[in-house]
Amino acid sequence: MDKSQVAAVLDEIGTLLELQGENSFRCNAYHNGSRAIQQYSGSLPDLVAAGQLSTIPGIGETLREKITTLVQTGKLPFYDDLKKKFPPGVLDMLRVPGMGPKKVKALYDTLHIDSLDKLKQACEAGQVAELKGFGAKTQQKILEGLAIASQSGQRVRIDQALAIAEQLMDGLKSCKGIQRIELCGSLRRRRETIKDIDILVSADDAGPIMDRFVQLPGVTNVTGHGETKSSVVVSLGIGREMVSMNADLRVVDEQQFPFALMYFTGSKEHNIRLRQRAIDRGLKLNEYELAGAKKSVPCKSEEDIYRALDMDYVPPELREDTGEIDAAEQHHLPALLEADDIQGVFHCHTTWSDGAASLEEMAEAARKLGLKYLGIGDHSQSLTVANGLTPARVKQQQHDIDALNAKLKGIHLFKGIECDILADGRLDYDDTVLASFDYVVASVHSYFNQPEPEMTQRIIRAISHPKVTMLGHATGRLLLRREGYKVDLEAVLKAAAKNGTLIEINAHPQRLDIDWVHAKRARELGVKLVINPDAHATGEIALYRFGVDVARRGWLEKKDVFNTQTLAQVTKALKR
Ligand code: DGT
Ligand code: CA
Ligand code: ZN
Repeated sequence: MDKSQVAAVLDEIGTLLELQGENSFRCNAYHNGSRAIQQYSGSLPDLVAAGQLSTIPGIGETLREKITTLVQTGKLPFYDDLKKKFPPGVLDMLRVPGMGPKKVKALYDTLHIDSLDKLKQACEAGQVAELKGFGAKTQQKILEGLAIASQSGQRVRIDQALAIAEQLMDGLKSCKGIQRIELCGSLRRRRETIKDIDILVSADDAGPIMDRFVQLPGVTNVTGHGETKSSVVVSLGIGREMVSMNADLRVVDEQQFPFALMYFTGSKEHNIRLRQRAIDRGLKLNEYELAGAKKSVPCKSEEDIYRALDMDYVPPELREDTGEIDAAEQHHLPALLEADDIQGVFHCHTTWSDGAASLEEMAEAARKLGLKYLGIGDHSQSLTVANGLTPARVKQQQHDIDALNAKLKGIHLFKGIECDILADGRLDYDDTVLASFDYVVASVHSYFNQPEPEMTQRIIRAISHPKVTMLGHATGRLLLRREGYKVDLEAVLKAAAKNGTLIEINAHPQRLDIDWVHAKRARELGVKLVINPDAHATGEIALYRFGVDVARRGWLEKKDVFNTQTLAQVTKALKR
């Protein structure tokens, strides 16, 4: 079993134990263990084989045993037995907004509800309202939750969620009385996918702002409309897709704003650590205030709150409890990469292969964005479905690029290629053709189903080739649509370190590959990263900003990223 499967099983065990009524300490051990495994960047089987599992913080004796069994046998009798205790529909009920293990357990134990259909029927018949601890209000909430679950309930890609959030914020901004307005939650932390949008406003009078929020364009369902919080389902057309998701608005008074901002930005795990730090200092921290026994500590900003807890300011992208608390205490936080540090990007497609714009249009668009260079990287010959370039067409394109470079001002085009990595790790051109490029991105576009050792060897062979500058989209995943191929990234990163090959952060929001966990690991191993938009149209060049978000979540600084260098520096580096 691989890492993400193991993590999923652990998480589900935690939930099943909650359903069974186990104490929260025991349940949380599994949830936390799941998170720890997910964020471990190395190879889990190797760690198990070396007997080093317990070096991951949060993995105690019980979990160590279970993870070992899962990794070595792919099964866990304990988990199978636990699952058998509940019908599958019970687990579906857990995914309904507003339902937790306690409610699901009560409904299952008393009314024998074990499916979404039965849950809906019971609510409509008024049976749920009569249950102890439920009531009419809760019943109504569950019905609304069921409606949401059928409409959305799915995670949404960050680019789409951000587009929706920006429309909501724009709609709110003209409201009178708004003092501050900010996005919170996973959007502010720039996770790659988002469950729901969290907006925070400070104002003296929440009423009119709430009223506006629930009537904004795109709102299809109002699931809450209160004094301090309102919740809606919003459906908007983003590009060619209709996207539905939940959005919450909270309105607080100006004095509470920094505390609420910090709280609702999360992550929950980061918050828990902060709250503990406050307690250690004889203080209490929540979404309203930081306070001692007698009076509260005045804070105008998040910076003030961190300072009061003896920490440097932690940028939202780092708030995942993966070492940022200690680093902020010891003044060791990285000086994170900024979007403006990016001087140019590589790996862009044109009409020469499967792109929508010409060389000149792409160059012009990049120049308008303030970039100083653009790396053309059309597909190579074996990718015939994408009109990959034969050696003869490579020559013609390079001729055209030279001609363009002679006339373009303020932007330089690099002659590159996105070269397919063939099934055995060879490249898609002979060395003479390869030598004609300024740079080469090597990517896997075929035989995704190879067993992990084969795929790993294949990629390592490719990136060890002296003409390969960088590895494109390292796992080939498509977010929320396709899992990446099986590959030992730790081994790939080590090979990249050894060969001086760059690893791409593919900034296209459908990919964001490698992810932030591995970007962080790459930095630790001394691998340099390069942030590329994989643009297939002029409008996609600016997507590199999503790659900057990944880099920031991965603790990267300007010096860790190849394309923060000037045109002159990059030109020199590529000649080597
Ligand atoms: P998601 O799943 O993409 O919506 O991720 P978040 O982080 O936006 O999660 P969400 O929307 O459930 O909650 C927003 C923030 O509120 C979260 O990052 C931290 C805070 N929060 C929510 N529930 C709790 C909690 O039980 N304890 C603490 N300490 N913070 C919480
Ligand atoms: Ca959220
Ligand atoms: Zn590509």
